[in-house]
Amino acid sequence: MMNKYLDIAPEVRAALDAGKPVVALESTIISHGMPYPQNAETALKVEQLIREQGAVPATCAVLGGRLKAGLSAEEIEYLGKQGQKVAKASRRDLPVLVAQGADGATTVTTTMMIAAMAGIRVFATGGIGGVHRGAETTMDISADLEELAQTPVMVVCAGAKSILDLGLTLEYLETKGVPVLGYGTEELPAFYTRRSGFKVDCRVDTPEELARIYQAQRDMGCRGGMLVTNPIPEEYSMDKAVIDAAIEQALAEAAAAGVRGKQTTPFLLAKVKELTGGDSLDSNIQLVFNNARLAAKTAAALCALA
Ligand code: PSU
Ligand code: MN
Repeated sequence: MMNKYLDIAPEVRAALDAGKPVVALESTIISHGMPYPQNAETALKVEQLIREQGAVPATCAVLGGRLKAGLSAEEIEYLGKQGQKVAKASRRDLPVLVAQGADGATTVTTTMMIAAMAGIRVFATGGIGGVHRGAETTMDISADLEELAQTPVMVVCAGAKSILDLGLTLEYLETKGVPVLGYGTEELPAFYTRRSGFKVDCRVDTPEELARIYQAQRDMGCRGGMLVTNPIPEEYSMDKAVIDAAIEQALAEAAAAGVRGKQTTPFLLAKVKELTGGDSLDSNIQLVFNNARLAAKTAAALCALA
């Protein structure tokens, strides 16, 4: 049954009906992840890269209380300009935003939800939320991990930033039964850098293999999705010492300012960006492009299986 609150863009609907590849994209990365105008420019370029691979992009958001799978260029520009004024919408926020007819930028969690409602199987982003450092006392664990455990969408990311406890994040995903796949690597990438010192479950080397793993999960009736971790291209990766120092300082400033709840991740991301200047923004943009291309190829491989 079609969700009464969901609007699927005509181009996305046509592709889904024709069995053509579609890739979902999130919008918190636009509103909270990058400054204007780079955020809107990057979002539009990501859509273009997906089209160049023969797939259709579906950037997701909540606009005027409607769940959107697929945005116009004007809507992307609007979210970019609004920036942090738009609500960051996680699972718990959707009922409120819909009932109030409000706007929201979708996180990994809510983008997975909208993708699943629309019938989109593959989603590309930058980094996911996870278990925060110190979670043994704060209990700050991203809803993204619960969503991966219950919603059948493949999320292609560049690993997670070490603002998180990467070891605990992997333990949590293991407990929840979420496959963590390394694209061309045995090691979990750490967003800005290709290595983290932690092993993924399994190395996968082709989009076709990713598609077969996703299909097997569906054929067995397993719940939940999976995480594909795709290392940042070597030429754009950052110096580990520079990033680690920025992250330590950002964590100290967050603690001193008493930041908590949904503000934590945007606060840390903004601080790290501020401390590392334009370098980290460039790297961030390039890794999203890289993930978009892999997601589009995998979506095409999935369509070819059927
Ligand atoms: N991590 C990043 N970049 C991001 C996010 C996380 O490196 O943009 C965003 C994503 O939208 C992610 C959300 O789903 O933050 C997680 O927020 P929280 O930790 O509050 O669950
Ligand atoms: Mn949190």
